[in-house]
Amino acid sequence: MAIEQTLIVVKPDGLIKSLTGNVISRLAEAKLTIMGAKVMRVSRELAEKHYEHLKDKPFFEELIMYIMGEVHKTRRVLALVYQGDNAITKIRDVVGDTNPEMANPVSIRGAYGRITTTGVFENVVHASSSPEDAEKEIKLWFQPDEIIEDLYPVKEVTLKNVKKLVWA
Ligand code: DAT
Ligand code: MG
Repeated sequence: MAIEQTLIVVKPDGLIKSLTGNVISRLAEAKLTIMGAKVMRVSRELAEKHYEHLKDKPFFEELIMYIMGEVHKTRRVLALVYQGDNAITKIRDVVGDTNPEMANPVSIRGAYGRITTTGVFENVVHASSSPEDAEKEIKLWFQPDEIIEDLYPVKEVTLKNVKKLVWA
């Protein structure tokens, strides 16, 4: 048994096509535990850190615009953390190949993804591809108090003069 965590992001094409319900239903096939979920805006800084490994690729700038929602004019994604036995492989199986045209048609990317005329893989979801990537990505996308359990070591800090919104 290898208990793993994984970051899933339903990308802006998934949101604009109202596929969030379908995606979550398909992810349920992996029989994992959902540990965190939020709808959020992806900043350029987050996008560039998340796709750091692809920064030399010709499609990098388009990829950044895509994940930020600039392409679909919907600046929202749904970020999820799942945990369970072999979570990474199980989720990647349900998600399918990176290239939606090569992906198994019954996988999420095979069913709902497409390649744009400019060559970007609009593949609906991101899923971590190794435990190391998962840790890096979860720490990048989520704060400890946004996840139901402390998945990684945490520390307490005292912040001074931090402005924060509360319900009026
Ligand atoms: P994955 O998302 O399956 O982990 P990745 O990390 O290699 O794949 O790439 C991240 C994203 O970049 C991928 O979801 C879609 C895009 N991408 C990767 N390779 C591409 C290519 N050859 N052409 C166009 N887009 C690509
Ligand atoms: Mg990847």
